[in-house]
Amino acid sequence: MAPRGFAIGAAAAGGGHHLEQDYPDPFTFDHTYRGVLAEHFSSLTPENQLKWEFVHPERHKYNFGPADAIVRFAQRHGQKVRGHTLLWHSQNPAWLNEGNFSAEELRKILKEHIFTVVGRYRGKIHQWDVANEIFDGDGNYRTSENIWLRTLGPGIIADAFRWAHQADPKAKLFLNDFGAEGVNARSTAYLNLVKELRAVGVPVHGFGVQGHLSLAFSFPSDMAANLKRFDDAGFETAVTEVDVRIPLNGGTATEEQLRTQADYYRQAVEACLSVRGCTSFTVWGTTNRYSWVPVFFPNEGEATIFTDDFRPKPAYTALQTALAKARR
Ligand code: 9MR
Repeated sequence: MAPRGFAIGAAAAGGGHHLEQDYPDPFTFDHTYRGVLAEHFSSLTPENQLKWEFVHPERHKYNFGPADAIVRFAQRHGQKVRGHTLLWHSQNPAWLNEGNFSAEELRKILKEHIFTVVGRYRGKIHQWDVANEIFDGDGNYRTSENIWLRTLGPGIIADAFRWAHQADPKAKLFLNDFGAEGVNARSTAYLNLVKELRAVGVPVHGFGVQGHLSLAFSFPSDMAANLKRFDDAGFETAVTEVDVRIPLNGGTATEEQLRTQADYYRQAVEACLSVRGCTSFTVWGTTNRYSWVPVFFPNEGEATIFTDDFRPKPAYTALQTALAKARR
């Protein structure tokens, strides 16, 4: 249903919270799930398999097997891959967090990591979230939480983009964050940053809004306006991690909640479709069974577009309808 060139993506489940659940690695072992990924999606994002703690578990050891498998699967099914992520405050390995490295050593470690990981997937990963979640809700750098910003200062962001570009000159390089869907302090900080970076020749191509939404909050109705201001400034955009949490308080979602949820998904994809440079819409999980939401928000859930047994929910149909209507 998607217009030509518009990718519909999904996170490929594995690592992260999945490691503590009572099921085996979903992407590797659940054949029904793999079938759903192959059938309904034209882009995949490794949910955790390219994060530092997973791909770089020891200082001199990389673990590429799981990400390689996702990339191979994507190639077999004609899908694109988004790379996530190279510089983040979270999910870093203990050897890095507790290593007491000097600024000079950390810079070298980051540079090597970026050249190794981006270089390995050169020509195979078309878009990278180079830096993830670097601003707080007030639009200030997350300096105390983020080891790179804390030790090296915000100038390291520009270097990360330069290194990623050298490692794969064709890859599109993005910043990415949650709570930045609408026009607010955080998204404005990103808009200013991408402009500043470009002004000094840093290869930054776009901004991804994650889209972790909840029925407990109203839909960010200025999402299209926000994406458009990046578009107007000449940057690409993407919607990278959509899910819509439903407050459940121990019960299951009502029909009305599922309809409202469908409407949030519709509005989110329409916001992206309304902007020329927004060329992908990725959902963060397909089925509630594998979603991070119930694990992190015990009173919320059913945030995905398929039921536990992979039947399409109203949200799925709403996306389909919106895509079929799209004029691009
Ligand atoms: O879905 C991911 C989950 O498996 C991990 O346990 C979690 C740890 O922080 O990260 C989740 O993915 C996050 C993504 O990488 C960045 N944006 C927010 C996502 C949901 O927390």
